[in-house]
Amino acid sequence: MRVYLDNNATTIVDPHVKAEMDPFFVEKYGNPNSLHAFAGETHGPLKTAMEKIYAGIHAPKEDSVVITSCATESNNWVLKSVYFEYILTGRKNHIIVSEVEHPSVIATAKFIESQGCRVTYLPINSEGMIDPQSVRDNITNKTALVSVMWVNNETGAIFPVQEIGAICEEHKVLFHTDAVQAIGKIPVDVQSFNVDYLTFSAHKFHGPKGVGGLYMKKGKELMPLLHGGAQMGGLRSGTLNVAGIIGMGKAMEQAVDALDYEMTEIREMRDQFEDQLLEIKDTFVITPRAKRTPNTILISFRGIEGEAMLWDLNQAGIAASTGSACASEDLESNPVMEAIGADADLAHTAIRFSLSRYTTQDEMDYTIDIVRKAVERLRAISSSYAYAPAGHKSGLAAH
Ligand code: 7TS
Repeated sequence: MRVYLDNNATTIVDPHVKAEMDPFFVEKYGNPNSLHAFAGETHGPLKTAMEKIYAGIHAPKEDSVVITSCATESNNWVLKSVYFEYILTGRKNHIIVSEVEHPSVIATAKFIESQGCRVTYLPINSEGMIDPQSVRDNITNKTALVSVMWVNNETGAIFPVQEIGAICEEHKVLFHTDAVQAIGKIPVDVQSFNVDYLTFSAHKFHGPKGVGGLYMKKGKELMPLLHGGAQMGGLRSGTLNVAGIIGMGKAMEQAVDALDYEMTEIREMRDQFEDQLLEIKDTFVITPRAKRTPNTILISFRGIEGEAMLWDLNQAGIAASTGSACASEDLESNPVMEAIGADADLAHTAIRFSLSRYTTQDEMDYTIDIVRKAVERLRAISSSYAYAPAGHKSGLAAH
């Protein structure tokens, strides 16, 4: 059996999405910016796709949704643009990000820090959550931007972006949220709270890879990151990824349609699976379920290296993760586990299971069986497990 439980890394492209994209490779391949019938064939479908994307996040017509190549680009764009417009010009000197942002935010923050910007990295608490008060405490009259993700990709923790947005509005500070792991998991409505910029990426919600977006509120448009042929209203040049945009539109529409299923059926499947995992001795989950998206579990098995567990799972056809795939080439411990101050042993034992609307009960039943066998095998040969009983070093409650 092959079981895919790494949906926070990427998802299967929904066949309906692929079907909508298919005509735009060989049959309808005109450059939408050209002045002939080949180009004209793309205009209607592109417009429909953009309408679906706007509708999916409740963006008003007057705001901008700019298509990018991925969330990494959208995140880079926000921070670099703020650097050029506010920091380099001396108007402001400071930004705030959480310490558990995706590397596309953290590495960009470090880059602009190396160029002279002051950066505050907000800590998370022992539940893996951000305290909005910490945002208020760190804002100064020189703060240009706060960038805090909506949902953490490792734990699934839903951060209090509504409260953070309100604090930013009060202090007239720009607010960006990386909503990559929120779309299709929880309702996303840019009109329901104060947010200036919002990042998303199609391949996280059953769309194609290589296409994402950045929402920008009217009047808060950023300087272009890519200068050139004036596509996307001059905000992001480059010939449009026609098939990609059409695919993302369909995927967004389906993500919204499937939201109820995700929040009920998938949540129930996840909860049952998690209950079964927690029956295994010396297992730890940081973020309470009620504060998480319905599809994610980050769990530690004391005494078992995450990579060893992944190996056993992979041998049985199961795909999970020890953390962000972006960092999987180096054997670093999980960044969230480090941020909550887990001891070194435990920080290396975290495994992320992330479900999707394609996940089935049979797959979960098979997986729990394999996990139990893997735990037994790996603890029997673990040198650290015998010396580290029941969570006494980490201060985390054992389940
Ligand atoms: N932001 C978040 C919150 C993410 O989870 C990811 C990918 C990205 C940005 C980057 O998206 P992309 O469109 O540039 O690919 N996260 C992960 C992950 O958790 N495991 O692999 C990739």
